[in-house]
Amino acid sequence: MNVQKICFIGLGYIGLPTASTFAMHGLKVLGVDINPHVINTLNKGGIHIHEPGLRDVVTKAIQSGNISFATQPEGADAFIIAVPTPFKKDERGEYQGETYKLADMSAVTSATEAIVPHLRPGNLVILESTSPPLTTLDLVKPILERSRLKAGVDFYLCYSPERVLPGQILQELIENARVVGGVTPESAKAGRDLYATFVKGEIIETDSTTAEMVKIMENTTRDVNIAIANEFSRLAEKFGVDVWEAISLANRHPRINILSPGPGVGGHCISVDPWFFVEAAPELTPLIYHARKVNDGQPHFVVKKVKQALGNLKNKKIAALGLAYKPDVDDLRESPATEVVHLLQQAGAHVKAWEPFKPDADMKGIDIATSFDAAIQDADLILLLVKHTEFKNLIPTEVALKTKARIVVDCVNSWNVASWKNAGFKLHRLGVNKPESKN
Ligand code: SAJ
Repeated sequence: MNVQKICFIGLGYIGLPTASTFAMHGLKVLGVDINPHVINTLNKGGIHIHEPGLRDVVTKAIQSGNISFATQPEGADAFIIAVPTPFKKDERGEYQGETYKLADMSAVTSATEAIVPHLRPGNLVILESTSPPLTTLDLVKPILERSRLKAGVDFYLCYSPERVLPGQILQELIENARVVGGVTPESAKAGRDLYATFVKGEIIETDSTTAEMVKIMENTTRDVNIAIANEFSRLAEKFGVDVWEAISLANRHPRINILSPGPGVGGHCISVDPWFFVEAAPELTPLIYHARKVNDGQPHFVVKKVKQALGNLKNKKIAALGLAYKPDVDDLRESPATEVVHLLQQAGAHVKAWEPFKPDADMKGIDIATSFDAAIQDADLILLLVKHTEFKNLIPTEVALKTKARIVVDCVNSWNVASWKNAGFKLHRLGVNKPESKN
């Protein structure tokens, strides 16, 4: 099919880069978001998301005259949905006494409903949002068929997951392989032709349910692999082993690639998506369930570590470095670092947090310092929670002049043991059960 105009619904971390990339490749794009603030910002030439290179791509897309923005969809040749699928905040499922999180599909439902009045024979509809298995067939298709058009007969319908890594979205969007799952082979072919506009990686056609499962399998595999690394960090502390050394030695095996332990797993993808499998089949997913529990429990392990370093936490002053969910991004969603801060406060500590990527973050219940220096000045302990390059490059002798703290806890193996020791600090590292200091 020949697509000239796309209506792109959802202008978040995935939607805005993808919609702009289509526009840069010559297609007419209407970018839709229900949030008027997002549309106003874009119409004024701003962007509401921090992602390397994104401002440039959006600006070029606007200058090309191919993209415009609105809060409501309108008729187009193709509709692409990239809205969030978080979990429900206040509701839980239960299986044999254990509770699990539930997918909130309300944004997908309303985005699909908004397309119905505009759907015409020959259109293509693609869902990109990470969704539980069978969403395309059981949720999206019946809503679209309220138009009296039949999916796979009168219009094409696909599921095609985004797989881009925050921090490298623009490059991965073009270079990564893309899976396109159709409700019919013709639908998959139509989806493939559309993505071929800019995707340089391989485009693989399959059915919609396989494509949905592929996406969740990818993120679940990563979650389980991080969980085992986190469990190794606990075991290493028990046996007096340095987990970082042990992992690097194990990874010399040609078929082993252990990931890194840390304060837990955050973000809107890996800490959420595995629950979609658990919700769909709790009786089949004990491993996935427990991996989630291990990763969600890791902030408690960090707090225990800090407590050991300080003796007790009551009224202790702690400088927390990093609140983002991972290195060198400004995204604080589902961040284990913020969870650690909350837990430390609950235990009676006074925490000042510093997040260089969001110095003006307004987080309920978290005291955000005005600068790095202000965060560490009066601290009893400095806690490194995120491996931002900026923190990695700190010079311990200079830090020593700015703080009265002489104890540091590194949860991400970022800091060089010898330099911190030589600058007079007692360094504790996650996954290593003895502090390292000069004396
Ligand atoms: N993390 C660790 N140890 C590691 C690696 C990561 O603790 O060894 C933590 C990070 O600090 C972070 C979390 O895991 O808190 C997730 O970070 P990430 O970099 O692994 O992944 P995301 O969430 O930024 O992006 C993932 C990617 N999926 C996979 O790598 C399988 C990306 O390709 C997906 O497109 C994205 O999820 C998504 O949108 O689903």
